[in-house]
Amino acid sequence: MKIKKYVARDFQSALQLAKQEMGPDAIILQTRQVKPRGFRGWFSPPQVEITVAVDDTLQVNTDKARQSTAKPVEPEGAAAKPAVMMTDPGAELGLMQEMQKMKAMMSDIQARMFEVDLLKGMAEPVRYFYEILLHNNVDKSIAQEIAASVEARLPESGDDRWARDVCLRTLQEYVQDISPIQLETGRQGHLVFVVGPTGVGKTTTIAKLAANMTFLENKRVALVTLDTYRISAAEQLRTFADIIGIPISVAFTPLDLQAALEEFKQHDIIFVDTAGRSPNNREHMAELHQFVELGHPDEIILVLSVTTDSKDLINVYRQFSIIPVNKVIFTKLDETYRYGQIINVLNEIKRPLAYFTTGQNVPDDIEVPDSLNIAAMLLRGDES
Ligand SMILES: Nc1nc2c(ncn2[C@@H]2O[C@H](COP(=O)(O)OP(=O)(O)O)[C@@H](O)[C@H]2O)c(=O)[nH]1
Ligand SMILES: [Mg+2]
Repeated sequence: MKIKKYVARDFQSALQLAKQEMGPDAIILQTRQVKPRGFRGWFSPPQVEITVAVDDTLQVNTDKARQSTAKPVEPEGAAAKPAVMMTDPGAELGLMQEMQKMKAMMSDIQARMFEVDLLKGMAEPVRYFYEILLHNNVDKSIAQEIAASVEARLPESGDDRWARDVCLRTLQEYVQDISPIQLETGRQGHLVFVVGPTGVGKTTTIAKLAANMTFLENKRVALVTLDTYRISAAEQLRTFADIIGIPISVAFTPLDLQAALEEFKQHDIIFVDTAGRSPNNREHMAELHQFVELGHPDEIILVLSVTTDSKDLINVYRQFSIIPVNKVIFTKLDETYRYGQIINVLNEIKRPLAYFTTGQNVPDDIEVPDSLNIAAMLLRGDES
């Protein structure tokens, strides 16, 4: 089996090394960050290790796998001890587990073969960008869809720059729905609920938005917090409100919220900060639902951290979608360099993107996303 690992300072260099040695048909099986070994490793930046295979060896591999997985259902084996197989529940369970494993293995092999075929058909630059997308955590199915679409749009004589450009445009289409908060002139009491799991940055994000709207846009902003589970949480928002110089109200019950909304109805915008309890907590979700029913918010924004895995993020969205979430904010873009989660989640939940946050500084570290920028972030091949 021709599988080899390459280590280099960044993804592009590792890929180049691999392609030089293994040829253009080399396929990346795995990418990870590694530290150089030993004492020197303490002072060196992390490196990238890629595991590479050549497709014809994968074919051999599949044949081998087919032979070995065929064993448990060999007719001789079954015929030799039929009574044991059927009467011993342990053995039956074992056989079923074995079959399950086999099935999973076969579908894995099928997916690999499909990928190998797909890769073979791709123009070299398209394959290169496909690999970068995977490296950046873009789901395989989305990356394949994008690669196929780029392939179809690429002119015959297209060079690397053409391919990059077409790839950027194609990616851009996946992240086009961008919709920051927009206030209607002359209308007051625009109500925004900010929801999401604990620690993702809801309170900090509200502080950033409130400060910017107050100082840069000259809006009248008020805050309400429903986060009454921890004293420190309400205090955190109160401190921000005091610094900005805007009013804040703490609502323990839906009636408190009603009173606060009445009090702040002359303000241009009211942000409602919510408790970041686990979305698994049904009681908490039911309570949040009550506040939402009563408040009739103009927008409910779900805050998600890009440091979380895509599947977990989609799960969070599902759990929160008992209330009508209509936008998302991604936080902590400064804490990772792989942004595939953004496209994976948006492609699944089909909700517009409102903001990105890029650090802990209030009010600076927040921005309105730009689709071409996101596309470029997803095509970046190194960690710098
Ligand atoms: N690195 C980084 N940290 C952030 C960002 N946004 C918020 N944080 C930090 O994440 C932590 C939790 O934030 P907080 O607003 O209290 O989260 P909440 O529980 O959702 O309200 C705090 O230490 C924030 O400073 C961001 O964009 N980048
Ligand atoms: Mg909070």
